[in-house]
Amino acid sequence: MNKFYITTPLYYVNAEPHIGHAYTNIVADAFARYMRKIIGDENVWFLTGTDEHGQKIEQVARQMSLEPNDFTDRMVLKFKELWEKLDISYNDFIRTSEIRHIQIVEKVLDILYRQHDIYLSEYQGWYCIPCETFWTEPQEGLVCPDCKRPLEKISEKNYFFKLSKYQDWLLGYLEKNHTFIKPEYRYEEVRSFLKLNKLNDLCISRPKERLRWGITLPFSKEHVTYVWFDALLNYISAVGDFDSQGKYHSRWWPADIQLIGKDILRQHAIYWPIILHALGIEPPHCIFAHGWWMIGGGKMSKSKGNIVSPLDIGQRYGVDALRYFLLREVSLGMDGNFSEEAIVRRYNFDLANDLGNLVYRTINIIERYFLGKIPQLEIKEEGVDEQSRQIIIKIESLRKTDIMSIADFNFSYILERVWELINMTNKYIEDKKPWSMFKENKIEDLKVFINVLIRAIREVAYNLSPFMPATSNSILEQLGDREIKKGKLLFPRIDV
Ligand code: ME8
Repeated sequence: MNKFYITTPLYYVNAEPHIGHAYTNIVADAFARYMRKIIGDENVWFLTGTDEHGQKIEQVARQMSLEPNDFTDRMVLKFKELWEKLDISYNDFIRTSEIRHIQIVEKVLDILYRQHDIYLSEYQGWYCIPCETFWTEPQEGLVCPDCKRPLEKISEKNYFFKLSKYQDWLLGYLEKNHTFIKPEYRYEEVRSFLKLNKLNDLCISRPKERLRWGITLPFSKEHVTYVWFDALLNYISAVGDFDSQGKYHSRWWPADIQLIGKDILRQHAIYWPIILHALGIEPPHCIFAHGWWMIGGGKMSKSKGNIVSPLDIGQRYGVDALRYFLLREVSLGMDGNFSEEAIVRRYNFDLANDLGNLVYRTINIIERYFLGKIPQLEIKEEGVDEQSRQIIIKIESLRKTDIMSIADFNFSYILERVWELINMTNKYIEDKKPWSMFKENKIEDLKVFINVLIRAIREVAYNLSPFMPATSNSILEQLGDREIKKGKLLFPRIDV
């Protein structure tokens, strides 16, 4: 692999980001950092950003007596601030209100319209006048799902994209590309949906009488682009452009992983590859849909009002503890239950007892017996006792397995493997009893022991760097090359 391009969804800016949004960006960040270690910083591109058009955002802005663009300018700062706090190492942040994006959306619309993949037709739906919301699917009892008041049936002229024309192509594509959608059960879900249902064409416009905050269609000044059609295109607008022949060029496309939550699978696994195919552009290599963070049995979401602020959690337990918890607690794809008790448990057991303690004890040993200077020694697997040899073997095996697991997107598993080494090494200290070695004046043995110990901890720090970058740095700094620099305790225990 000579380049790696990873994307996250573009989040709506109608409300502040919560743990769910933080999760997607932390997972993507871990991926990006991981790949940078393997193929180099310059070959990795990590894109995130904000989805700013559409009715929801226009409404919230108006409620606050703001122009939509003033409102989104404010909200974007909250996202950027959070990503900075959470150590999200994105390379680019795209806003759908930016000119570079709007120009590409216009070019795409123009190309598709000229090749007759977009046509004008009548559009029917149910409208909630008080909420000013349009519902296209027939709603139960014909009442508004939000406010429960009766809906009115209305019809209007709109533009449609010919999704249906490409259904067979997509099904064929899926048959040939089993890893296009991950995890596998999501792939099966999309495939059987396509087999059992006939796709409707996608309505891609909204009349300006109803919605003004959007990208005007190049072929109709009376309409703006439907927010989903606009937003999906960010993944290509951020990294390339069309030439005068309408051919798309990019150093990064196709994306290697497009990370999303399972809530937006249909848009990414059906609309998106079809739009790209119609444009003569290759689909991304993989759409990965992760599960949901639940709270008290329901999905954490702004509409339910049960959200937890990642800033608060980060402040209370530390950013790396939050990152660790989210990445370790569930394997990517599954839903997870979010609770502070669960965080505290992981914190006290895995971080304070296991990892923090290992680093703390090691530093104290070097401080006490070697006045803080790390004894320099070349150790070989053959020349050491069995327990030391097992640790060296484990260190080497970590290098190999984690490359395999990243291909399966299993961070939780990678972290488990790192913790095996941490636990082995803690046991190593207990079994070897450096205090007795010192008392018995076995200085050479003590030197070997410390070198194995340091090698194990460096390996732990190296492996943790994509997941807990600040902790990894702090461990390496405290250990130093030749001399330890005792820093603050990594994870002081939390009393419950
Ligand atoms: O859907 N658990 O934006 P959005 C896990 N703008 N992840 C969650 C989550 C939860 N409880 N809640 C949200 C949109 N997410 C569109 C996307 S892309 C071109 C346009 C995460 O602000 C998850 O990644 O509603 C989900 O897919 C995304 O936030 C939805 O963000």
